[in-house]
Amino acid sequence: MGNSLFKGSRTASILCCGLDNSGKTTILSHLSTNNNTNDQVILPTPGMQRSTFHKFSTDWKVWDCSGTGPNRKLWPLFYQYVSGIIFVVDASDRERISCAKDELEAILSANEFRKRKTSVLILFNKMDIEDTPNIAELETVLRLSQMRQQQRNIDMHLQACSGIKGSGIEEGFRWLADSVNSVA
Ligand SMILES: Nc1nc2c(ncn2[C@@H]2O[C@H](COP(=O)(O)OP(=O)(O)O)[C@@H](O)[C@H]2O)c(=O)[nH]1
Ligand SMILES: [Mg+2]
Repeated sequence: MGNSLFKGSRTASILCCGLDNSGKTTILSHLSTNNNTNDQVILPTPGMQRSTFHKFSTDWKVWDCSGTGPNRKLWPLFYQYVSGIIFVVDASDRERISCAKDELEAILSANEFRKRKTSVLILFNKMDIEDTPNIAELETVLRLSQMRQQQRNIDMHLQACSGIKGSGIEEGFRWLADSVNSVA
């Protein structure tokens, strides 16, 4: 029986990753400060930091990992400890979209996620910026339908959002809360 029947007892241990500057810390601050991010200065994340908050009847423990080149090597150290992954893409950064694709592909094809069910929320961030590609285009560029076929154990959800405006974030996290707490 899944935990989702027991409201209040749900937990979610999550790795939040994605290239540097994609908006990970901004998105997490939106939730951990109850949308009150207006006066906050978000600094680049050194290595990693843990964000904990209670939302959607779920206790969240989210590892916010730096996405600069050398720090990406740390992401796999968390795989065995998490039930879900949030991968944040700066949808407006056309120059680095193929780098984001490579990093996401490396995560999705990790052995750890072949063994057990894992929830993966892909947040297409910065949708407030003009001329940002739409979800369908991003899905193609990131080869997500191929990835879905290859990795049957991954429960994947795509969500457009804006960390600055706060749109789309709650929808994405609601899906993730249900997915990590559903029956495998
Ligand atoms: N326009 C826009 N800028 C954003 C958005 N989310 C984050 N940013 C900006 O992107 C920069 C990097 O954000 P940060 O949260 O530090 O990214 P991280 O390195 O992935 O943690 C900051 O200047 C943020 O203000 C968004 O949705 N829209
Ligand atoms: Mg950060």
